[in-house]
Amino acid sequence: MKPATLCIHAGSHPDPSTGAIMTPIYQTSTYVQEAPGVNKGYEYARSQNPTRFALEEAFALLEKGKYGLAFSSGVAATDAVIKLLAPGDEVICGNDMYGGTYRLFTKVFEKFGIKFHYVNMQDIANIESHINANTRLIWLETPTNPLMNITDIRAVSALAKPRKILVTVDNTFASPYLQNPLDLGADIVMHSATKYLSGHSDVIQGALMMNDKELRDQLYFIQKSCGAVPGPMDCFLVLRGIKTLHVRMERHCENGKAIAQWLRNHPKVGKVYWPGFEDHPNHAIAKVQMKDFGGMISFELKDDSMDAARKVLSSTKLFALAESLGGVESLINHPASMTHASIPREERIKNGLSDTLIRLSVGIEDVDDLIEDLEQAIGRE
Ligand code: P1T
Repeated sequence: MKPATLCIHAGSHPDPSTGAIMTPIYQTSTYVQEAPGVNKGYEYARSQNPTRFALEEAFALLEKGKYGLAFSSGVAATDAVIKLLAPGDEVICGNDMYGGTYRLFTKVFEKFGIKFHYVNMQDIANIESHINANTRLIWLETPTNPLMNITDIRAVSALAKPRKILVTVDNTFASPYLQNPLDLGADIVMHSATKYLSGHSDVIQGALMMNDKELRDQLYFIQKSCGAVPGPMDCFLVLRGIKTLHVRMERHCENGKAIAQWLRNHPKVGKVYWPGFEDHPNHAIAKVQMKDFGGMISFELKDDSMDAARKVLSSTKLFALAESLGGVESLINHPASMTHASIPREERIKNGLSDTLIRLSVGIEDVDDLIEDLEQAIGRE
C-alpha cells in the first residue's frame, strides 16, 4: 500500500458491533466477563482497549513494523524502553536531544544505576569508542531537537547488531511519513505522537514500534505493569490525525524549505539549521534516509544578544511562542529557556545549543503569511 492510502486506512476496520466506519471511543475501564476467565479477550482497559488497539495497529503499519504500542506521552514511551535495562547497563545517546529525554535519563534513571554516555553522533567513531561489555542500548534522535543534526541510522544499526546492542530511534522530528528507522535496521522506533502524528496540538501521547515479538512482549509487559497508557479519547484523536499525516507533512516540508531559504538570505539572520541545505554537514545522509526535510528549523540572529532574540520571540503574531511542534499551526520556541531548560547551561553551550537559538515549527498555513510574520518580527534595520 502506498503511504497516502496507508495513512487513511491503517488500523481502520468498521466496528464489528455496529458497522461504524470510524473506530469508536471505547470509554470504559473494564469489561463484563461471562464466568471467571471466560471473556471476549478484553478484561481491564489498562491492558486492552479496542480504540488503543486500532491505533497501535496503525502505528505499526506506518513505521513498517509488526507491532505498535501507545503510551500516555512521548516521555512515557522513552521511559518504557529504558525499563528494559538493569542496573549496570550502559546507554550511548546523542549530546543533542529533547531536554525532557535528557532530564529523564540524568535525573530519573541514573540513580537506578544506568549509565548514559552523551556523544556527538554525527561521527560513528564516537559511538564505537564508547561501546563496552555493558552497552545495551544506543538511543538516537535524528534529526535532533533542536540543532537538526543527522545520524546515519543504517551505520549505527550495522555497528550495534553484531554486538547485540539495541538501537532505538526517536523519530519524532521526521514522522513516519519521512523516515522509517526499522527499515534501516533499528530495533525500536519511538515517537512523541503529541507532534506530527496527532498533528493538531490537542493531545499528549507516545508510541513505540518494533518487529521483534519478544521485544514487543517485554514492552507490552512494561506498558501494562507501569500503566502509562493513553485514554481512548486521545487514541481516537491520534487515529484521526494520522489520516491526514501525508498531506500535512508535504505542506510542512514545502513551507519549511521556503522559510529555511528565506531565513538564510535574510541580512540579519546568522546560522540556519536545516538538513535540506546542501552544505548541512550530514545532508547526504539526510537525503538518503529521509523522504524530505520536514518543517523544523532553528536559527540564530547575527546580533547574538539576548535582547535581539527576545524581541523576535515576542514579536511574531502568527508563530505562537510555545513549547511543542508538529501541529498545523506555526510555533516559535526558545530552547534555552523552554524545551531544553533542564539541560545545564554549560552542557548546552558545549554541545552547540546557544542561549539565543530560536526554533521554528513551521505549520501548514500560507507560506507568504508566515514569511510576512517573520519579516515584521526580525525587521531589516
Ligand atoms: O512531550 P512528550 O509527548 O512526552 O514527548 C517528549 C519528546 C520526545 N522526543 C522529542 C524529539 C520531543 O521533541 C519531545 C517533546 N518535545 C517538545 C515538547 C518540544 O517542544 O521540543
